Amino acid sequence: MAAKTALITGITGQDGSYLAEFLLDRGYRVVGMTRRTSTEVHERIEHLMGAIEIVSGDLLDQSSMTGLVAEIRPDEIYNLAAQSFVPTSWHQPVLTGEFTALGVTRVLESVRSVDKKIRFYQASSSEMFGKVVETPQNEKTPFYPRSPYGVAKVYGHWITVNYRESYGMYAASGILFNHESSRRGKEFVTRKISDGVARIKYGLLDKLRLGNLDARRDWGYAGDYVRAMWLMLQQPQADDYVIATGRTHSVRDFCRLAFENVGLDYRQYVVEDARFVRPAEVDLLTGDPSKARRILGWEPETRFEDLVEMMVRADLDRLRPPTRA
Ligand code: NAP
Ligand code: G4F
Repeated sequence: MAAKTALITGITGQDGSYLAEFLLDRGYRVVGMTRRTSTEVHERIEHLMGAIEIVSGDLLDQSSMTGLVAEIRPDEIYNLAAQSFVPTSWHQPVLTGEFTALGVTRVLESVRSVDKKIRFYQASSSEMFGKVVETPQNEKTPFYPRSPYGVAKVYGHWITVNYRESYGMYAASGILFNHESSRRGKEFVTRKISDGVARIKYGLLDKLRLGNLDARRDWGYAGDYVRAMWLMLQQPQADDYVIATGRTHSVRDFCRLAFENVGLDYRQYVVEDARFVRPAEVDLLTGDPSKARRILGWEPETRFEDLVEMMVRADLDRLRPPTRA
């Protein structure tokens, strides 16, 4: 059988890089879409250049999306591209809507006009649950988004469901809870902490300034979560799935463990700083992944404690000062 082709939007991001590795291991032809920038630095996929194909396109531009889909004729499209940082969505709410909400419709329209048999994955988010109305959250829990980002993701989720129901397209929405790794952007809290711990350990930083330490998240490992994306597109019928660990921890818990990994007490280094507190907070997220376990056979393999250690160790290695000969 000929190798399948996957088109990944957002291949330069955390999830795009892990998903590309995962699909290459399964013999896929992997095509990644990147937007035009004046400097071509794609550090998360540097090691994959040569194994993947890179094409140019933008979620803001319908003709580039349709042209790519027509030219590549993928079997599967993973729509991971988005403005994904929640605080930025208050500063750039319109752009966030263009990328994160309408961008989904542009990709779906490309599929609809080129070949409705292409399988489509949408990167939906637990941020859609926002001010949660029940705990744990499952596929039927009503949404109550708390940021322009969350609102945009609700649109992306429902337009995916709508194209499935309106046109019979194979369109699946993965409602993924927070997932992290050493490739996580440094502005997100877990990576900000692991990077901060390493800098403090090496004397490069005195204090780590954070916002709300009491916020709780269901944190998993990105490498485990891309497997769930793929599994969703291998089912006889498209559907929506919550992907989570079912365990929740506070930002304070993450700090305590991360500092303990280097023998330090976080209370001596972490400073609460109002600049990082959000206009509206998502206080608590806990996912119920039982549908994914039952139908996809998916389980998270990485424990929270191992994730924290892995991230701290990676930043210690990256920032380690050179030893004198
Ligand atoms: P990320 O690291 O921020 O990556 C986002 C990707 O989107 C980057 O490759 C970025 O390209 C690309 N992008 C942004 N705007 C674009 C545009 N207009 N046209 C084309 N590409 C564009 O995000 P991630 O953590 O990998 O997350 C992947 C997806 O899952 C996102 O949709 C995110 O919202 C969603 N999600 C993430 C989590 C999580 O915990 N990580 C949880 C739930 C859902 P550049 O490199 O050019 O900026
Ligand atoms: O790491 P965060 O910025 O992630 P957040 O807002 O939960 O969003 C991430 O996960 C979503 C899935 O639920 C994705 F859809 C989204 O794209 C993104 O990947 O913040 C986590 C928590 C928040 O409650 C925040 O208020 O950490 C709290 N926090 C406390 N101090 C901080 C900080 N967050 C950041 N970024 N920086 C701080 O200094």
